[in-house]
Amino acid sequence: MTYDELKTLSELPLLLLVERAHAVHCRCRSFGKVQVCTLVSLKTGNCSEDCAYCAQSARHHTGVVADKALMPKEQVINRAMEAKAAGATRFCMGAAWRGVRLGDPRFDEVLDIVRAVRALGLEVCATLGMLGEAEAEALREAGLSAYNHNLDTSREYYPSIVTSHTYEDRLETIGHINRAGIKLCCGGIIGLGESVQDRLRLLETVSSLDPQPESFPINALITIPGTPMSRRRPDAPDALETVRMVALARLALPHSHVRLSAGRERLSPEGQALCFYAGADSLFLGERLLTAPNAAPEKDLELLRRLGLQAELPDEPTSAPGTPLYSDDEPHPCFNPGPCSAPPQ
Ligand code: SAM
Ligand code: DTB
Ligand code: SF4
Repeated sequence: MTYDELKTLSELPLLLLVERAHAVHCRCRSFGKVQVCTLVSLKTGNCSEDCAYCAQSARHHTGVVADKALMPKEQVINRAMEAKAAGATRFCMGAAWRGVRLGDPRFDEVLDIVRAVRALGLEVCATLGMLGEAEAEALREAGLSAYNHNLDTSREYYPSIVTSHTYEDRLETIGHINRAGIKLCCGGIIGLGESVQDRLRLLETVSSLDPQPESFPINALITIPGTPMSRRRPDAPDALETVRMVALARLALPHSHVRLSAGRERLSPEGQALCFYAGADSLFLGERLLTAPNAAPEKDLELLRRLGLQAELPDEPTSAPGTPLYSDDEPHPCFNPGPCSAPPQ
C-alpha cells in the first residue's frame, strides 16, 4: 500500500476506518482466532546498541541487571512448557545483542534451544539482533518458525531513536530472514514522539516487503527510567490512537498477525476489545515481556473468554491465502470489503 493510500485511510473518521479494517480482517483472516505468544529473555542487558527506548542498552543507566551468560537450556525448556500449559502456541526468545555470528558458541547454544523448544510442538520465534545469510539459514535448519526484527518507526525518524546501526542494516537482516524462508515478525513502536507521517511511512515500508511480515507487533512505548526517551517525555498514545494504528496495520497487511505488544496493560478491556475488532489478532501472554511487566495472564485469558476469542493452534493457517490483494479486476479489499468469512460460533 502506498503512502498516499495510507494517508487517505488515516484521515477517515475513526469508526469508518475501523469498519473497513474489520471487513478486511473478516475477509483475509480467521476472525475470532487469536495468536497467543509468550516471551522470555534469553540474555538480558549490556547491549552495545543505543536504542533510546530500551532498558537493555549498556549506554543507559536503567538498573536492569545484565546476564553474563545465556539462560541455561533446561530453564528455557521449563519456561516453554509452562507457556504451553498456560495456552501459548508461540514461544518468543530475545537476546540483547547487536547481532549473531555463525561459529560463536553462544549462537550454537541458541540453535540447540530452538531445536528443543520446537520439539515441544510450539512455534519458536527469536530476536537476536542483526544476522547474515548463513545465520538465517542455520536458524531455519534448526526449525525456527519466525524471527522478530522491528523497523520501529520511519526511515526518516529512525536516526532520532538509534544511531549505533541504521535503517538499512535492519532492512538487510529482514532480507536475509525473508530469503531463508523464515516467517518475519516486523513491527514498530508508537509513542516515541513520532508524527502520524512517520507511522504511515513505517506501514508503507512493511507493506512493501516481499513477502509481507507474517506478524506486525505494535508496541506502545513503555517509558523506562534512565533511557533517553524517559528524558524526552513524548506524549503517550491513547487507546484511540492505538486502535487507529491497529486498523491501518490490518489494512496495510491484510494477511498478517497484528500483535498488541508492549504497553497493552495500559489499555482497558474495552480498548483492547476495540483493537481486536479493528484487526488485532495476537498478544503476549505472561507476567513479563523482556524486562518490563505485562498484563496479568489470568485477566487476559478471562478477557479472551468474555470476547469470545479463541486461541489459535500452533502453525494453524489463519490467513485466506487465495484472496487476491491487488489485481486489475478487483481493487484492494479495503476499498472493496467482501463478505465476512468468520467461522460460525
Ligand atoms: N535486540 C533485538 C533487536 O533490537 O531487534 C531484540 C530485542 S528488542 C527489545 C525488540 C523490540 O522490542 C524493539 O525493536 C522494540 O520495538 C520493542 N521494545 C523494546 N523496548 C521497548 C519499550 N521500552 N517500549 C516499547 N517497546 C519496546
Ligand atoms: C516486540 O515487538 N515486542 C517485544 C518482542 N517484540 C521482543 C518486546 C517488548 C519489550 C518491552 C520492553 C521490555 O520488556 O524491556
Ligand atoms: Fe539492544 Fe535490541 Fe535493546 Fe536496541 S532494542 S538496545 S539492539 S536489545
